[in-house]
Amino acid sequence: MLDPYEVRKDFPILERKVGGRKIVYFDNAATTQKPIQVITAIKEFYEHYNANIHRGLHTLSQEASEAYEEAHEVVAKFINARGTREIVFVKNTTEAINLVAMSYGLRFLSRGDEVVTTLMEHHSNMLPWLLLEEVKGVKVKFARVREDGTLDLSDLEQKLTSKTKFVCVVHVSNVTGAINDVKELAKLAHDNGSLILVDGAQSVPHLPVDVKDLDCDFLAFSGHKMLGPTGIGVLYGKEELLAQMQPAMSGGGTIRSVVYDSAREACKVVWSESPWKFEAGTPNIAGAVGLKAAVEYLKRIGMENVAEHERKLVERTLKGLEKIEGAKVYGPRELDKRAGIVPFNVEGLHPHDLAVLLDHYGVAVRSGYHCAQPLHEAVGARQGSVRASFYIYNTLEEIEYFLEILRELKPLG
Ligand code: 7TS
Repeated sequence: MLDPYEVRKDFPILERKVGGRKIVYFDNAATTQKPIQVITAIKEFYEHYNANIHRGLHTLSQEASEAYEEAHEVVAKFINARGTREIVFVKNTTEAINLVAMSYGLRFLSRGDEVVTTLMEHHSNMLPWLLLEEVKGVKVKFARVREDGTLDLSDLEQKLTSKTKFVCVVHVSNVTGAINDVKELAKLAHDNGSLILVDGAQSVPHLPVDVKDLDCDFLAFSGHKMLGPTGIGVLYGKEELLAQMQPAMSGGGTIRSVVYDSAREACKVVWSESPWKFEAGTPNIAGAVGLKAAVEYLKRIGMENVAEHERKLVERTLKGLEKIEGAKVYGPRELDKRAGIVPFNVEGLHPHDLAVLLDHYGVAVRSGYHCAQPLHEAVGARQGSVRASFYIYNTLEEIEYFLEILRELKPLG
C-alpha cells in the first residue's frame, strides 16, 4: 500500500505556500513534482562526475558514460523492453513521436499510405502525422470518440484498410483519463499488417506498462511526468524496427565512421547502432541521471500501488463532484477504465475563471483544452474544461478541501 503522507516527505515543494495556504498540486498531467532523490542525483552528477559521454577516456567521462548507459538499462527494465537498443532518449513525448514520423515516416511511407489516429489524442500525436500528410501525401484518418470520451473501437476498425501503415493511439487520455485497450489495438493493427505507436505520456507514469505484453511497436513518454526532470523523454521501439531506421537528426555520436573517399569525392557514413544513432549531439546527461532516480523511486513504490492509490482519489472526486450543483464531469464512469485524471466544468463559470479561483485557495489545476481541442469538441466541452490530475503524493484530505471550495464557491477576496 502507498502512504501518501510518507511519500510527501520526499517532496520539498509540497511545503510551498500559495496565497498563504499550503499548495494542493493537482496539475500532475502537465508535469509532476520531483522527489529529493531525483534532485540529489542531478546535484551529485554536477558536483562529482560531470563530463561529456562517449568521448573521453578520462575517469569523469567514463563515470558519466556509465551512468548515462545505466539510465537506459533501468528504463528498459521498467517497461520490460528487450534491452537498451530499444530505448532512445529524447527530449519528451513530442520529440519521440516526431522522431518516428520523420525517421520512419519520411523514409518508408509514401503517397496514398494511411495513418489512423484518433480524436482523443494530445495534439502531439496528431500534428506530426498531419505534417507527414503535407510533405508526403499520406492520408491521416481520425477514429471517433464516444460521448463519454472513450474510443469508438468499431469506428477505428472500419478505418483500417490495406493502405494503413500506422495506427497511432494514446494509451491514457490526458483529458479524460480514459484508458485504451492497447493490447487489443496492437492485435487489430498487426492483424491488418500495420504498425502501432502508443503515446504513453499519461500511462507509463501511472500504470504498470509492459511493452512485450502490449506488443506495441513504438511507445513514447516523458520523464517530467513521472517524477523526472524536464528535457528527457523516451522512445521505445522494437529493435528490428529501429535497426531499419535512419536518424531524423544526425551529428556527433550517431556514427561509427565517416570516411572521405577522395577518388569519389564523397563521404561514406556508417551509422552507430540504436539507440546511439538517434541521440545526436551531447545529450541531456543530467536529465538521464535524474530519470534513472525517478524510475527507481517509482519501482520502489510499485506501479500497481500507484494505480490503486489514484483510483481511490478519483473515486472520491467523482462522488464529490456528483453532488455539486451544476458540475459536469467528462470521461468514463467506470473506475477501471480511467486513470487519475478528472476533467469537469461548473455551469456558468468559464474553466479559466474556476482555475483562478482554485489557485486563490492554493489549488493548482489546469484549465482550457489541454492540447486536445478535438476531444473537447467530441465530449461537448466547447470552452474547454478544468482538470484535476493526481499523483502519489495527493491525499483524500486534499480532495475534501478541493470539494469544499467547489461546494461553497466562495467569491474571491
Ligand atoms: N501526449 C500526452 C497524452 C500528453 O498528456 C502530453 C502532455 C504529451 C503527449 C506531450 O508531452 P511533452 O512532454 O512532450 O510535452 N500533456 C500535457 C498536459 O496534459 N498538460 O500539459 C502537458
